[in-house]
Amino acid sequence: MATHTASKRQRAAIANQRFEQGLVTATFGRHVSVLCDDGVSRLCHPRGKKNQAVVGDRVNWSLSTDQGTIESVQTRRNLFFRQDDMRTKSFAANIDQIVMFLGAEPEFSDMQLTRALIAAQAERIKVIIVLNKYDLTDLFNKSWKRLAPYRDMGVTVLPLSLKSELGFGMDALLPLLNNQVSLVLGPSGAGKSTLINTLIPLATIYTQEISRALNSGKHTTTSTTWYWLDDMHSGAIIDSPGFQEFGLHHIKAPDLGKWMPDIAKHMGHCKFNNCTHIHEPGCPVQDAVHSGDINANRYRIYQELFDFLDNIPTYR
Ligand SMILES: Nc1nc2c(ncn2[C@@H]2O[C@H](COP(=O)(O)OP(=O)(O)OP(=O)(O)O)[C@@H](O)[C@H]2O)c(=O)[nH]1
Ligand SMILES: [Mg+2]
Ligand SMILES: [Zn+2]
Repeated sequence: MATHTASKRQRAAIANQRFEQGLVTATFGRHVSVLCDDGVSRLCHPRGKKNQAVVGDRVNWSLSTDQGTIESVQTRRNLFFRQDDMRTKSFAANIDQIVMFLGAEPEFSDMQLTRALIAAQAERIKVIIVLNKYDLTDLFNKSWKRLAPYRDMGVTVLPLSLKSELGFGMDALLPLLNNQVSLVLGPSGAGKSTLINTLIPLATIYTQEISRALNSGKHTTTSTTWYWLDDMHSGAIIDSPGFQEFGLHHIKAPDLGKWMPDIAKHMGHCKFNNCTHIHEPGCPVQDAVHSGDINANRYRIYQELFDFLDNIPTYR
């Protein structure tokens, strides 16, 4: 009986223990860098598997012999992640917006861009698109045209050049970053780290010439990292490693249209309640495709994704 009372008391003591708090600013495998509320950054490791924190998380931590131990991750406002075949890759938590950062080169994939936008919509996270490398005129113009359907569905699309001395396009971008926590996301070689170097001169991020021979970027950034925009901490920008494939295994096929604003706009008056908007009669979505209101390429992506998501085996 005495033992029982003692362990109960012990448990109560643990529950009442006041842990320190902090913000996760970088992740390196299972280790994370925590900017603690005393202003010191400490390398912490999670206690157990459950406490896997991501950049942007607020955590409770305790001092352990070497560094810090993460005791728990505080409730998240949102979590932006991709779901590949076998694993979940979390980018960041508690963000205000995603800056989809593309470059005139390497050529971006409409499919991967659309997938990332769908994941953001599903988490109800605002997105802006930036097309960098305005100085590469011909390639830029080609890519800019390809972004027309995204502009038409209401996404802000900004041109940018980080190469030109004045930083063409920065005037329009900067006010959108102010007082926001922005995750910079996009393919490798688009210029994400260059943007952060430009904004935060103290951030010594390693940027490297991309491999032109392969027309694909080198994955120079390997970990996701949080940078304050200024000393007042009035906003932050998060650099992330370039991605090639954006898995959407967590999205259900019947929900897909809901997360694509140009498709969603025409939904709701289909003849069949469970319309897939692919082969049923009396479907305003298909009518809009035929009349050109829905971009043919975007619809092709919808069909391809629907087919893929509808055929994911459920035993997983
Ligand atoms: N021409 C041109 N090149 C640029 C511009 N901005 C960045 N670059 C170049 O693009 C290359 C890739 O830039 P990074 O900033 O490393 O690209 P990243 O998106 O961080 O790439 P990952 O870390 O691999 O995801 C570098 O050689 C930059 O100098 C631009 O506006 N114009
Ligand atoms: Mg980078
Ligand atoms: Zn329909």
